[in-house]
Amino acid sequence: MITDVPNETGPEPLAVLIVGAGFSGLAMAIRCKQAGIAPLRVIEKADSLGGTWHDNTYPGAACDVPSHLYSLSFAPKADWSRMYAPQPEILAYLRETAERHGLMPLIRLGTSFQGATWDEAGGVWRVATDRGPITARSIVSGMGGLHHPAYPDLPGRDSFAGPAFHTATWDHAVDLTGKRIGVIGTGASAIQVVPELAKVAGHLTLFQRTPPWIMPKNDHAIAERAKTRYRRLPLIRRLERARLFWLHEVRALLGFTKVSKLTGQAEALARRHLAKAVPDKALRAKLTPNYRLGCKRVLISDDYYPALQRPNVTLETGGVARVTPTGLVTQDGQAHDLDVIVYATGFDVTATFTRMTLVGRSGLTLKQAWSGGMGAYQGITVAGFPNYFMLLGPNTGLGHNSVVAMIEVQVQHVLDCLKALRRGTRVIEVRPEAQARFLDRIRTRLADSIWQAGGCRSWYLDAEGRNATLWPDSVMAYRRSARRARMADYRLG
Ligand code: N01
Repeated sequence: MITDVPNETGPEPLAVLIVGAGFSGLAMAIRCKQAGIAPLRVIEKADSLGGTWHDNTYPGAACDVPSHLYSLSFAPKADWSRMYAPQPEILAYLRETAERHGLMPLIRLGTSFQGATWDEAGGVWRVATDRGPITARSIVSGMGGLHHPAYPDLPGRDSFAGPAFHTATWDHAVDLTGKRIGVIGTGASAIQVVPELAKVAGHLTLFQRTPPWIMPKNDHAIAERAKTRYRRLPLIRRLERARLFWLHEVRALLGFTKVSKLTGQAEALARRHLAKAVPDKALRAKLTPNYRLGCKRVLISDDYYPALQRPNVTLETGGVARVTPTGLVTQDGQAHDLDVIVYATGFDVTATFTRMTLVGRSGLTLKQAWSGGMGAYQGITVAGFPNYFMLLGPNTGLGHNSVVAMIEVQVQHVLDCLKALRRGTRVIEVRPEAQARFLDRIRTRLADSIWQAGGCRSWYLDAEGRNATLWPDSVMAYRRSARRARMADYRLG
């Protein structure tokens, strides 16, 4: 294991340090390598690469975006097994992609980014990791926002005597067969794990606070014939990817980001899906959302509603009041005895940035820069933090299409900046006025968005109700806005 990257690359600082070996960090590393940007290193806190797809190994984990779309355009895979690939296949894809592009020697696993300080005189970042210091001319954060598990603040949470774990930190050593399992949460992770747990549990109790809107998934295996065709005729595969892209993109273009007539039509579709799947009126009432579709992530599933109707499954809507050594107690005072508790309670999206110390120009910390809320120019750069770039930074998440498409736009933007640095520029920093203009534009669009006006509370909004997570428009609009780094918006020095 390497402890000190600069020793390895000589006295010269790294040209780029990429933090995180998930989808975005790997995409950035491939494109940097292709552009001849060196020396380059990727650090990853986990003991293996893959990011989200390394962490989330819960039963039933899969992608809810079609595989041919949820992959890198410059690292195609012709033989995806299913319309929506399962987690092990996506993880294997990322590993193969890293190997095929010769990234493995550049990746330092088990190395956690702790923070960095801008050295004005040296024009470099002094990076602290748990395995020693690193000096780099620029940093690209590929840390994403969905990796710090969020636990509900329930009294007695640590008192439970049995195994209790989060969907993102699954304990595979626990045998769940015949057990009384309690699952808290009904988001994207929960609707995937519940059908699998229901198959093996003695009894499963699902604790729901808010019912999600669910559309049919129509998942299916991809026929061998189609795989052969995609392999032999890459154009056909590209056309399939384009078809899927526009199918999803059209949701944004048709007003998926705002409450509109189409919201009502989509809700009618989802209600029909629910009515068809759940004949029992009382259960259906519990599963019917009371906010507008799109306000929270719209989920897709064919097996969640059937799972809830199994004889060994109960849906509890009373709200969890506290945890005891033997289970959970709901607000109505009822005790639910359990052997295992599964927290499908999502992620702390701000923790990625608040837990590290990033000190930019003149001692300004990122925490101070964001005291009024997170925000970055194109979601990528922040004034006061030269040569620092974020992938999947603020306001670049998506509710309607593949986030990989957003990553690819950002990678191109960062590459433009890194190329400028290679041409003799020492420092590249976004102009505060360009950042302010961009954030004004976003805030105006977000003001009447479905996430603000849809009558729900979601992880998209921060404690003050601001949305610093989602891009409020189409991917094409983001592509137009961010794909090329406009040098007039940057100060080069
Ligand atoms: O987390 P979530 P997730 N008592 O925050 C509930 C991505 N993803 O891990 O809705 C009871 O969506 C909370 O209830 P409420 C995707 O971007 C992608 O499921 O706040 N319940 C909610 O139901 C997704 O959006 C894939 O009222 C409590 C749940 O916990 C993101 O990850 C697959 C509670 C949390 O849902 C996060 O999804 C999976 C309490 N005290 C995830 N506290 C793909 O397929 C919280 N909850 C690509």
